[in-house]
Amino acid sequence: MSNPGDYDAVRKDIASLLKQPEYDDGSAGPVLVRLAWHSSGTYDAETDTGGSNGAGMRYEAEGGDPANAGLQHARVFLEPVKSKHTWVTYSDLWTLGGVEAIKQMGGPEIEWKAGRTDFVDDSKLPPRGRLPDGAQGADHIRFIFYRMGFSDQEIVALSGAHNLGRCHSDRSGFHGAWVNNPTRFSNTYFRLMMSLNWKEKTLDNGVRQFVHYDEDADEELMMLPTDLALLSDPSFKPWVELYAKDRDRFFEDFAKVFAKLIELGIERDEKGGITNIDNEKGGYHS
Ligand code: DDH
Repeated sequence: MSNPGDYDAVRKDIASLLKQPEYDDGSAGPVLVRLAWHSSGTYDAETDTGGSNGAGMRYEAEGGDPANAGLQHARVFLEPVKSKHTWVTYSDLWTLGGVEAIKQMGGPEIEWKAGRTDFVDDSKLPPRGRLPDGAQGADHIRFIFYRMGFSDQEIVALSGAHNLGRCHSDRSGFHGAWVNNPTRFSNTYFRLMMSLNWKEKTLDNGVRQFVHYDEDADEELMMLPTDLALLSDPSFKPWVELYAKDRDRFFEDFAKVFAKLIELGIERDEKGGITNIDNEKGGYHS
């Protein structure tokens, strides 16, 4: 147990659970990043519903969304941290988990603010189907991310998270990693997207993705149709080109947009306190 509000102690414990020799590429880092993103990426600006507040993925309605398959691994990795620092909310822990994992994997420092609640406001619950589908193209990507309030530049910067981790046939149906070293944050995803010759492949399960095979590499690399849509779209493409050649600019833009992502749906006063949580309105606590 730590003192309530000692987020540095929480960060330390997140950092020390990242090494997981028995899990993917020996690291819990990438799946923690995805948990932070999926917990936030349900936001709809127009109706002000969804977002990280409430940690709704604990419940079947959101946790059982096929788009969230596999994220129980991330939640299980974080459970000992929650048990030790009982005062931290799941919604804060899941967003901080992503931020700390990115930093520990060599990525930028991302601004993170505390104060999310685990109070579930029924009127804010997102319907299923708000997260992106990798089989689609640029129109779908814009439909999903404009809904959250992101620009084309921000969409491309956020997509750079695919430098981390991998696809699992038993979760999304896609298979493989985007880069050879998927536990090290960098701009390699953009560089490979531009430099390699991507070939369409239909997997045994009927899922279509793009692959590149290099004899010297351990495994085939992959790109989703949505990843390559960034390169074929005239408004996304210049950002792919910029981030492929300017790593520092990518880190800077990624840090800004990831910080924006995890704040979706949260309004704060000058002291950083959250002002739009109505604990009185019908709902339930953890
Ligand atoms: Fe993603 N992502 N993502 N992604 N994502 C997958 C894995 C990971 C899409 C689809 C998939 C973002 C955007 C998109 C991460 C972070 C982020 C997988 C594989 C699919 C499919 C899941 C599995 O089989 O386990 C699509 C489509 C989009 C889109 O933009 C259109 C964003 C914005 C982020 C972010 O973090 C900001 C990470 C990390 C992973 C690796 C997870 C793992 O377990 O490893």
